[in-house]
Amino acid sequence: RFENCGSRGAFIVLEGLDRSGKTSQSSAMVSYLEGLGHPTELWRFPDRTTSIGQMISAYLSNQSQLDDHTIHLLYSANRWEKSSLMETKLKSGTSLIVDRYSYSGVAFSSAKGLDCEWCKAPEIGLLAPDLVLYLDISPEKAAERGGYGGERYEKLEFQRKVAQCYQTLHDSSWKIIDACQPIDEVQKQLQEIVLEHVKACKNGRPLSHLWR
Ligand code: Z5A
Repeated sequence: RFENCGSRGAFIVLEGLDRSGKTSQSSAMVSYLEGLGHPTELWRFPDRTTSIGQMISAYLSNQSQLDDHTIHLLYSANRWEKSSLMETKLKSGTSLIVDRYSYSGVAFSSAKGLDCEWCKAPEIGLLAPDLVLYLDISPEKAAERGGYGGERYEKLEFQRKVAQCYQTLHDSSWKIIDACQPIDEVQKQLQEIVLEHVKACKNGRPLSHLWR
C-alpha cells in the first residue's frame, strides 16, 4: 500500500551476516550524506536503548533465556515502538540509514526453524524501506574477520542457515553488494546507489508498507 507524502527522506536498510560490514558502512554513509547537505540519521535494530531493547540485549549476551517465538515478537515490538518516530523523521525530510530491520528478524528466526510466514506476520504494516543494501559475504569469510564468539548467534553453522533464509527474502528493493571487496570500494558502490534513492525520495516517491 502506498502513501503520498511529497518531499521526504529516504529509508535505507543495510542487511547481511555478522561481520559483513553493516556498522562500518552505515556510519560512513551517514557522514557522506550529511557532507552533501542531506539531513541523515543512523539507526539500528535492535534498538537496545528502550526497555524492550534491553530485554533483547540481555538475551543476545546470554544473560537471559527466551523461547524463540517470544524473542521474535520482542524484536518486532522493538521496531513497532520506533515506527511512528521513523515516519515523522522521514516525512520531515531526514533520511534514515538503518543497520538491520525486519529482514534480520525473519532470517534469524526462520534459521532457528520457525515458519517464515509466521515470522513475517507481526512485521506486516511496518514501513517498507526504499532500498535494502545486502552486504554479501560467505559465512566462512565473515568468520575470518574475527570477533566471533561473544554473542548468541555467532556460530558458523547458524550463520550458514541465516544466509540461506536471507536468500528467500530478496525483492526488487534489494541491491546485492559484494562485501568482500576493500572497505573503500564497497563504500563507493553504496554511495552511488544511495544517492540516487535519496534524490528520488526528495522528488516525492511514496512511502509503502511491508508485506501487504
Ligand atoms: N537480530 C535478530 O535475530 N532479529 C532481529 O529482528 C534483529 C536482529 C534486528 C544483533 O546484532 C543480533 O540480533 C544479530 C541479529 C539479531 N545477530 N547476530 N549475530 P548486531 O546488529 O548488534 O551485531 P552484528 O550484526 O553482529 O554486527 P557486527 O558483528 O558488528 O557486524 P557488522 O556491523 O556487519 O560489521 P562491522 O562491525 O562493520 O565490521 C566487522 C569487522 O569487519 C570490523 O573489524 C571491520 O573493520 C571489518 N570489515 C568491515 N568491512 C570490511 C571489508 N570490506 N573488508 C575487510 N574487513 C572489513
